[in-house]
Amino acid sequence: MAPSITLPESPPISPPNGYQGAAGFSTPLFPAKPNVLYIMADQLAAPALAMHNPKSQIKTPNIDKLAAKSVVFDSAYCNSPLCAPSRMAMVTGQLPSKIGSYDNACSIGSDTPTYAHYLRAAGYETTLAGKMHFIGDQLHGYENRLTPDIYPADYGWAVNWDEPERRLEWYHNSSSILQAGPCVRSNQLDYDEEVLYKSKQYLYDYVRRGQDARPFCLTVSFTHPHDPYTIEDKYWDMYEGVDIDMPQVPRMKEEDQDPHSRRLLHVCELEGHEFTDEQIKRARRAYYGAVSYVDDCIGQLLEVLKKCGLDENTVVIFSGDHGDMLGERGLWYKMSYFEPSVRVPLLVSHPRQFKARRVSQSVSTLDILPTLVELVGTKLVPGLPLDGVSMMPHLYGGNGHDNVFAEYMGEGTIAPMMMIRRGSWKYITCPADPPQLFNLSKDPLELVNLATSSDEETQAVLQAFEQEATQKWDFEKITQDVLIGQRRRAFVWSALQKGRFESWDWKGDEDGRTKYIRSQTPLDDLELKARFPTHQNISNGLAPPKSMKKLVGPAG
Ligand SMILES: [Ca+2]
Repeated sequence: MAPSITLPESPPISPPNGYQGAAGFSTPLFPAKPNVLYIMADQLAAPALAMHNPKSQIKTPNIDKLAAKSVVFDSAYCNSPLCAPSRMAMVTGQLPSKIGSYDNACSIGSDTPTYAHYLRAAGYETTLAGKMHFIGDQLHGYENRLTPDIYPADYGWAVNWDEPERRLEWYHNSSSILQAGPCVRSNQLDYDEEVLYKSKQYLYDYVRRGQDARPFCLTVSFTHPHDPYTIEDKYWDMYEGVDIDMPQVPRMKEEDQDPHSRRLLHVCELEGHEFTDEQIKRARRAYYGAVSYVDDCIGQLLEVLKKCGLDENTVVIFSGDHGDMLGERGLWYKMSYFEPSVRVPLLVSHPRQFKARRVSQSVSTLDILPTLVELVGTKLVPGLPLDGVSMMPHLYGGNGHDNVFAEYMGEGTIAPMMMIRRGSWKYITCPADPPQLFNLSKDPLELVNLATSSDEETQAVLQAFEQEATQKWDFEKITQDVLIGQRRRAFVWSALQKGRFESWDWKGDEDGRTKYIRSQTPLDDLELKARFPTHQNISNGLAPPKSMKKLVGPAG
């Protein structure tokens, strides 16, 4: 019997991408698998963004240009309108209650597979630059982490449903609106400048590694345009002379708000504040500037991809963790299921694989994991729980799913608050509050709660959703799980603060001894390896591609 042999993989059939032959090294030939650049913004309200709303005043030339050649999802949602639960659902493809990610201080199991595990197992180098709000384990499948997180990695921000009336000191408050305006520098600018620099440097380093490089999956996660509403003059000044639009739905009287919105006014310390039009416009202007800043960062990243010859074989995904109410109905920040808070931007760009198109079906960010798994040609591990559904049919223009589930168990609510979004409908249910039902096709601003409608057909829709929610969620069990989780973390956190404090925040592992000019590396070798593309005079004699001629000097 002939011995079984494994044939080597066929060489790639696509033409080489990159600067082949210009010198003794080059970018890799088209790897069989595309690279992935996943860019995230924090608190970026999809309905405010020009790529989803042609009437938007926000200047985003780079995102618009990218969107024009992308598959754009016009009805994409986060699965929890709060930072950490949304991100944990996104990285794991599972709903927050399934992985115990209830608020901004929950650790998820290090044995819970993330898209980083899946892509790493499939041969990718998985790298994170920026924010992910992991508690405890700071990697969860990422091989490299280029920056620390901007938020604490500990249990300090746990919610306490045992004392729902108590405002905790780290909650949002109205200062962000009252102090809105330009700045020279902020904590967030310190952070995102590092994220941008390290991400660009990663791509420059990657392209100089040559043919040994595995395909990359680089997640670049900015903290802007998250509040506080302040941004450097350059971006503030972009809106000089623009009459910043006011919220579409003016501030509602407290008694006209639904119970959850009333609680949010208290939690965010907004009750009793009558912001002037000027204050509201300044906050929105700074936010618009911060979005333009993110747009600028995205433009720089895409420029580096292009200059390095990596653009054609890199799938670019752009999304966010939740939105911002921006004064709509008198609400600010997130934690709400109204559209500005719960909808996120989403696009996927890979023009050689997917034609530019718009998708109107509702999807959510937990669909990203199964989509990525399929995109890179690997397989889900059978027998493991997963709530996400692949968006590949949408990307190819076929009939994809139209279904979103979301869960909210963080500050502001006093019981699990769940949402189902399907077709024209958005249904919200919470054991503590009356249900809400909106028809977004007819009522995009969500002004009429149809749950109280006497119309028979509408009542049938409501009852179907109620039945579905009762079957899907065991509200009593989830409430108990949340309470136990809160109490457990409150106790553990109080103990961990006694005596020697061991931080879980990411320290970084950058070693200056292996960078730049060092005695152990011959200088000529170092300069040769560091220069991209390599100069003609030290090339292997092959002509550089046309696009490189201007870079390699007159002889090139
Ligand atoms: Ca966030």
